[in-house]
Amino acid sequence: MTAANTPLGVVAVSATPTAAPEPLDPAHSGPGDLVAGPVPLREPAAAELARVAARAAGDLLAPPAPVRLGDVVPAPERVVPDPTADFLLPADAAIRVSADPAALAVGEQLAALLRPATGYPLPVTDAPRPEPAGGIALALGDDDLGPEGYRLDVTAAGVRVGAATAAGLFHGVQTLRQLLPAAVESATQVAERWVLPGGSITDRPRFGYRGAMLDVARHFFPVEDVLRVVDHLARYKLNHLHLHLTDDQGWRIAVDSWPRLATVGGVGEVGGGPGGYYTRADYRRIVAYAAERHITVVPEIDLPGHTNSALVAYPELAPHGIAPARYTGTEVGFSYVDPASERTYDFVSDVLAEVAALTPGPWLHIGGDEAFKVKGEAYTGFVERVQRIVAGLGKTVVGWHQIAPAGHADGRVLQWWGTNGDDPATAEAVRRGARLVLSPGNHAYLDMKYAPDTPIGHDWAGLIDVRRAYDWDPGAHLAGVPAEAVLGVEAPLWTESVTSRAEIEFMLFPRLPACAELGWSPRTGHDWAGFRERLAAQGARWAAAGIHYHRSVEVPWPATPLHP
Ligand code: TNX
Repeated sequence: MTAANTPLGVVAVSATPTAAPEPLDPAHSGPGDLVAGPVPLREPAAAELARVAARAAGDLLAPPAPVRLGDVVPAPERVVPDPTADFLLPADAAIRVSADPAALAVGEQLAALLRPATGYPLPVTDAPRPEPAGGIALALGDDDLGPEGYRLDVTAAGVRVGAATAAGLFHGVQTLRQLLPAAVESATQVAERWVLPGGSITDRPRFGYRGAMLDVARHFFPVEDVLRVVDHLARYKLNHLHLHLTDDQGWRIAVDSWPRLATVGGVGEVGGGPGGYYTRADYRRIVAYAAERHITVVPEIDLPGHTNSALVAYPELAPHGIAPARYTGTEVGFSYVDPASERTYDFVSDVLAEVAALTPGPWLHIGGDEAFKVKGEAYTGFVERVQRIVAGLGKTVVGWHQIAPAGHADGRVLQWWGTNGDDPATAEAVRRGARLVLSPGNHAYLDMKYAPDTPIGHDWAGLIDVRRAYDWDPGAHLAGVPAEAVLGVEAPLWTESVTSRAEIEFMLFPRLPACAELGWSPRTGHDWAGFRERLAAQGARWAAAGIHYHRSVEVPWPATPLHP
């Protein structure tokens, strides 16, 4: 096990803006301790002196907010600090929100985030024009910020978040959360000064589609693990969760009209574990939990390849009608449903209709990758027919970029996972009207190893440490594809080698926030030097929240988190 794979304890540190916090001696320091002064203090005795001085100064000389206003991931569009306007959240603060059920829900979510660590009651009330009044206001009606933008003002009178939509308020709340000391992530009460840095942030996303993918087929993950991934997405303002629900090793979603898909096809996973599947109720729970966090679920039924588990369940779909053996390995490209059989289209229509009915979002992902045994017109003909089925269900089709040669379908979206930034077939599909989600394998793939010694993961698309995950521009990545054709970005996590929640987190953190920043922040705000500093400060938050992460050598993390 690496250090990052070890369960981490709660750490609560207050950093000066300019110096990384000192390693705190657990015998002598508490969560509210300060490491202050322009010169980093290195001796325990000096730290003790600083504490005594800070205590003596008390409220007369209030220390600055431990977080700077711009220290947010993803970087906000515009930040105007006002160091004279820091705000200390009082124990009797209230959260006042617009009189709107969706805004009230965001208010309750904010309260639920802040109550455990602060121990404050934080009552949530509504008003036609909510004002901070010494607490926090979440106001709808700031209509100039688009469907996901928000404005956040911290003054001595409190915090006000304004937005046009509940999604905007929700994103503003994620920023607010990062402006509080890292200890706010603790699940138990911490003695801390809950200070926010003064000033204003105006923020909105660069791209409308910002996502991550979880492969629940190669290894199956319980609903609770998926919900936790949703929480991770929400933290970084991602708004799509793509679930890779079916593959050779397992079929993970119940389908009433073809029940053996789940009950038989859901058995097993890579390496021979038990596998499993989501009932309709499970899937609805994931969709609803995501929706409460303004995240749209994109279900993928991978076709016509990657279908061994379906063929095990229904041999009639297999070429020659012969059931294959269950598959628990990691090869790709050997299985397919027969594109020449009408029964295949009954299956596809029934499955997609049920998945569409369970999914409120506009997208249905049909896979289309690595169908090595379905070539040429057999492949394009199959994809075109499935695209028509999806359109007939009122959904918009998404497919891996291999579907590019198939005819255009209204609004269709290709998900680019190549590694060389130049693909004439994809560029041509874009000229015919397709839009793109960018998941370049050599930058966005979360299943690649960070370094040669990373204990899990692949390296076929290269090693991807944080800088490589961050240093590319989704707006100019693919030759012949204009920025206007790019819907956004997605970071996929394939799970051939990922077997647990801890391993999911180890691969997500810290690369997921890198991809999130590419999707959200303006191009002009991309800056590796600044990003790695802001990212480093997130480490203490992950530690406090019990999130496993990889302590990449490229990031100047503060001292190793301590167990309390
Ligand atoms: C390629 S990327 C695949 C997946 C594998 C992945 C492993 C794509 C659309 N297909 O089937 O899991 O590589 O990195």
